Amino acid sequence: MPRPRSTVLLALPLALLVPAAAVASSNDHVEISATPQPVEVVPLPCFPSGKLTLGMTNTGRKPTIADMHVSGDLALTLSRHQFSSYLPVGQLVKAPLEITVPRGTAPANHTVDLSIDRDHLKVPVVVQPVPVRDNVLLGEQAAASSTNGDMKLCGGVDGNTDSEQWGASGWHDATKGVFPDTYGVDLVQPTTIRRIVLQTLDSRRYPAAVMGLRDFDVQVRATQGGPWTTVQEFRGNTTGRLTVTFEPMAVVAVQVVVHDSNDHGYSRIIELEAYDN
Ligand SMILES: [Ca+2]
Repeated sequence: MPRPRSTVLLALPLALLVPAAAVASSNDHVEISATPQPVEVVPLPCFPSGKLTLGMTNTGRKPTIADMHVSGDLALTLSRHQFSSYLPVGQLVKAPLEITVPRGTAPANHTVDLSIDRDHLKVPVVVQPVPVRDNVLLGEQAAASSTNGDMKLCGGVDGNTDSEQWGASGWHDATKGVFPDTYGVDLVQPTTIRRIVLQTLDSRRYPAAVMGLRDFDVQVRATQGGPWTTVQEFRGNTTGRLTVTFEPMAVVAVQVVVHDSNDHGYSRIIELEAYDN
């Protein structure tokens, strides 16, 4: 005599009750990738380095969900320790990983380990020496009154002065139509400078006369927390790249105080530089 249907159902393994369209439960067919290899890291707070793109590709026949575990040597600080995603068949799914090291970290070779279950990919990480820099602000710690969510605080000291790459390499504030805004750089020790170069947004589509800084003061200070000295005031500016020169002085910080922009909206800075020549 056949058993009642309900008993049969209860006796089935749970997996057989999952609808056929559901994701596969195994990660056996997920390929791990990372670019670039090796990834280089410079021990400066705003230097553009240590950026790795993680990837997972489902090489199986069904969609799946995978969890990548991300770990690294103790010397490395990682922006994430896990990358989890739904993976359609055959499609590369990517996520960024930022690797940083403290200032003063000695040049060395390290490793970041990416794993899914028993599969591992070991990515070489090379800590580079701090490069010799003409522009003493390059890669140093930026500071701002606010930073718009789509922008990067470090965008104004990353060495990229190209307004056409504004989205990837510029800064603007988060207080539309409200001024003043400030953007500056803190140095770890007094550094002699005699020239400051400021690049505001000045692209083909968004010329400085339309979207750039209009009224602003360029300031320096000699001691942390000390008073600011204005080295030059600009009013009614319509130029993209501006140079300020003065008698050499030792400073620990440089900043731009923006009172208005040409669209009266945001304060947009592509790059702030300072030189001793
Ligand atoms: Ca930049």
